[in-house]
Amino acid sequence: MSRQKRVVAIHDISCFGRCSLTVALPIISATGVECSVIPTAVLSTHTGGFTGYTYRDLTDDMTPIVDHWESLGLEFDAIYTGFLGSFGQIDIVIDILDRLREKGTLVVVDPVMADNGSLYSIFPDNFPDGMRRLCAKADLILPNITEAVLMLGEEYRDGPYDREYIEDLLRKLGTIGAKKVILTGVYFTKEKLGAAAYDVETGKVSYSFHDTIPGYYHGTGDVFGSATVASLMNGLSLSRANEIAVNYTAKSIQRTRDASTDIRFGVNFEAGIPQLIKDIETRG
Ligand code: PXL
Repeated sequence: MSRQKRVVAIHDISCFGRCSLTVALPIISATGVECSVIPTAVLSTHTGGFTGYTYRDLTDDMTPIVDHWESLGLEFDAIYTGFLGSFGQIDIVIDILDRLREKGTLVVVDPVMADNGSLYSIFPDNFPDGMRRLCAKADLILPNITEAVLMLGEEYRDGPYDREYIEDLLRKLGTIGAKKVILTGVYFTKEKLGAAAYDVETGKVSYSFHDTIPGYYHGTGDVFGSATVASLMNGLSLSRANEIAVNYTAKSIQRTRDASTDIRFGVNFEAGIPQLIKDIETRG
């Protein structure tokens, strides 16, 4: 048996609402990959649709956690970053990447900051520039279309999109520095929604789509990113990881909609874990 893979996930803990670490930990662990964490902040809920949430910034704990880990000589196969608690954490995470990265460590950056054409209101206007600097350090970036245009300094436009627009965005994202890009929220018709995977070195683009499910559900980007990281750590290709993550996320949304759950409560990704494990084992 090959050595167990070890990931560190750097996101906040939203205590309620199924996003960030409460999604990354169970999904990555369930696929047989060890998942350590560096929490960036602790919130009573995520910030999407709730008011009055608590917010404890953990910036001052992040570097000491890594100091301790360095003294233990820990090594990681992947570093997966998501929601950061403040602008100042961007440089701290860049420093952490430099310190924890070994030859062969896969650095995956999800530049969580925006959706549906707007930057989350908690972030300052220069946040996309900071996220672009962090993305430049990554091997793989996972922006949605809003995050992509904000980092590229372009106007947001509503879909449906066409291949030319999406592949132009992918090529521009490829100049930021990461060798691979998965762009989420891609649709060419209202009926199908998915993601485009792009390998900067080979120029290969592959798409994966699922039937569109109406409604805006929180935490789906984290479900998608976690399933992608889990698939890659299990040895799958970028295009297969994208396909698995699109299907897993869409089925989680469908199940949640069928149950008429409050859209703020996150999606039922839990019931799909057995099938996710099967899909990853099947390899394709
Ligand atoms: O799912 C992304 C995310 C993570 N963490 C917090 C958030 C959000 C999205 O709104 O608010 C705290």
